[in-house]
Amino acid sequence: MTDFKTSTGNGGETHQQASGDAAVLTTNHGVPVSDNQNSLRSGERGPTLLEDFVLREKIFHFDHERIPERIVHARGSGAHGVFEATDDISDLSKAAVFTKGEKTEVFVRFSTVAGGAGSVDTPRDVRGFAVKFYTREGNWDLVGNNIPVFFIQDAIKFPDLVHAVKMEADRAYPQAGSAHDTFWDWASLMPESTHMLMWAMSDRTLPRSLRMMEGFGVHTFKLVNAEGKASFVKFHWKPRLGIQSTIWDEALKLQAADNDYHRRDLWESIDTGAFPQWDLGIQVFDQAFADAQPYDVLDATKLIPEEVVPVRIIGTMTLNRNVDNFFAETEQVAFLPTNIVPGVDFSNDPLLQGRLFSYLDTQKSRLGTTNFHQIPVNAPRCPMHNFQRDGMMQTQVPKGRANYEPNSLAAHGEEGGPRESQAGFATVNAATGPNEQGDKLRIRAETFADHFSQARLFYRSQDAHEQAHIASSFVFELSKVGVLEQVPPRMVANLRNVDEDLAKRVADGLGIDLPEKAKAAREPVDMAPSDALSIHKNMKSTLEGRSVGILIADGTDAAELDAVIKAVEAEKARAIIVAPKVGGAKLSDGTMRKADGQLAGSPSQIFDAVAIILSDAGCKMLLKEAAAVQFAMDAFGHLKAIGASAAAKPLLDKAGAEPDAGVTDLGKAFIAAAKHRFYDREPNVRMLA
Ligand code: HDD
Repeated sequence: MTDFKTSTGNGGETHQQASGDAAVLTTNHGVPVSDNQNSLRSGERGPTLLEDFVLREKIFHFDHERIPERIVHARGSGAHGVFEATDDISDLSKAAVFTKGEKTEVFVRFSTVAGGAGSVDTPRDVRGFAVKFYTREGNWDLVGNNIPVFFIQDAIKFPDLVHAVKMEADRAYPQAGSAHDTFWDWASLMPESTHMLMWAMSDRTLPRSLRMMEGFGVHTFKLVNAEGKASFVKFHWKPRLGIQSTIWDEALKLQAADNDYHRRDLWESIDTGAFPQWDLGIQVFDQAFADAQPYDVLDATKLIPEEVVPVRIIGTMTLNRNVDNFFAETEQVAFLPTNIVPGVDFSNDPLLQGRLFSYLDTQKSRLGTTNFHQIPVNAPRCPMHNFQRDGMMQTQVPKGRANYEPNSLAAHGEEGGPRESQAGFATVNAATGPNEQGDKLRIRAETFADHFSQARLFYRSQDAHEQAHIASSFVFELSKVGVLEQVPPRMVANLRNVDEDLAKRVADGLGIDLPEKAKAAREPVDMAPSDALSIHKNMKSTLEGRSVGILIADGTDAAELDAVIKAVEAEKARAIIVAPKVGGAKLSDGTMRKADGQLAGSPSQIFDAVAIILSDAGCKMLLKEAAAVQFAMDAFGHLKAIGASAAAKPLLDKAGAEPDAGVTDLGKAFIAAAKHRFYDREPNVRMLA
């Protein structure tokens, strides 16, 4: 009989040697396994035996490895961290998590919305921003997005929204994108989605990094202090690295360059100790303020401009630990808007109210058991006691007879179990909003009727480049609408209520006549523009947390290369060397310099700025390499800084990278330029709507 264990080198002995002192391989039930290469057969070439419990268990478990993916937000990346409260807000909230100086463990999961778990990281899409705070008073989940408003006002529309945006029901495409018939059919028939559409068509949905986007709790919530006094609140996450987005052409090309662009970026930052941080901010207001606004604060399609109610920073979150296992943690984490702690409370926002129902169902369906709270990533870090018992996959072993209350077991010397506490969560009992009490009505409040004023506010708060991006996104997306010819004009008819110029640009871009203006449920009003809504007006002049790609080839000047690397690293950015061969290039001083990435697999879209350091001979060689020409062409087209050695000029010329403020030599000017994008360049490189 042939012994594959020895003759192939794949056998148990060889494995043990390779893994040193590794633990002994066992079955799930602890039985040591002697052969993990061959199943048990009846004769050397005979059929496999039913008796082979090792094979059966291994394949059985493998066959059941997958659980249902999330219906939305299926693709995500998670990390552990800590939240530290930095301000005293005890006058507003009694929550322990907000006690000044308190440190609370957190788990965060960022996600795209529409695509499946294996889809790409950089489609035009909203990003989920869900934070689980393991507070000493129980878990608090702030399950938000990177956009402060939502598509719909009432949770009853959520299944329609999700069905419309996900891949179409019969053909199962497109994956992870809204540019298709059914989404725009639905959206053009839902005027209340217009405000969120403005955000979705802006560069907010093209974040450069998960570390460089804002987060929002979206709904109005309540803070409750020790006296039971409630205030309204909206939650904001502000990234320490500033907000930065890519542009559409870059995001498209990133899909080809690196499917895992955001996941990798998050992992590598944490892995290398560049811990991402966000400040938590609150906008606090009262009923009198709410009543005085021209919109309803319970309407999730509305925001409160920061210029009207400033954001007060109350703490900082630092993500400092990658997960040990993606499935066990990032996939199994279960967020519930109903996870709330004393000191915070819900509002009557009808979207939030619907969410309070939905998430519990989802977790049971995804994780298969009502005991999903026992999975380590979901379990509270504080003690947890109640009389809930049994159920599938019960992993705890409650002791004694106390599985009911009231009981008098203690009188008999037995464990009686937990008791209610006055300090426990108590719903705020005050008139806190319109329709707090009243008749049962299947109705939308009249105060929810204005669908366009804030869409206009958003559009008019953007700078000219951002407005051009929004108009162009509408054109791109609506151009992808196929047979439903009525849809683009219907959408443009809605946009006329937002801004006539925007509607005209979109109609022109589509090559259609300007349709009649859609009748608005309520005429929009002009609100004072809010600079806080613009990315460009808030971008940080920094290289921190970013990366510079440095293209080199044989003959590159060693001193010039080292100077650029040093200058980039001094700014807390990463210098990544790209060369035609990953083994590296032979520099001017005769030394070999290893590359971090091979040119063909490291296009310039994965960097924030590029340096091209070539000798005459190196440049001559790269003029014949399309990937090198494309490297410069895309960096220029994506409005990035390009620092180049004098000898690299022919490559820039071939790439059409004309001299401008962002095209510099390799000195200080390059580092200064690399902190910015050159949006003024854009009209020279592409026609925008
Ligand atoms: Fe939701 C997941 C955010 C409205 C129903 N939602 C989910 C996640 C985020 C959000 C970040 C992913 C959590 C994770 O990483 O595991 N959802 C929002 C925001 C909304 C919103 C900011 C509006 C302000 N969602 C919303 C409504 C409903 C749902 C109105 C249903 C009535 N959401 C779900 C869900 C999901 C979910 C189906 C899928 C996976 C999950 O819950 O755990 O229950």
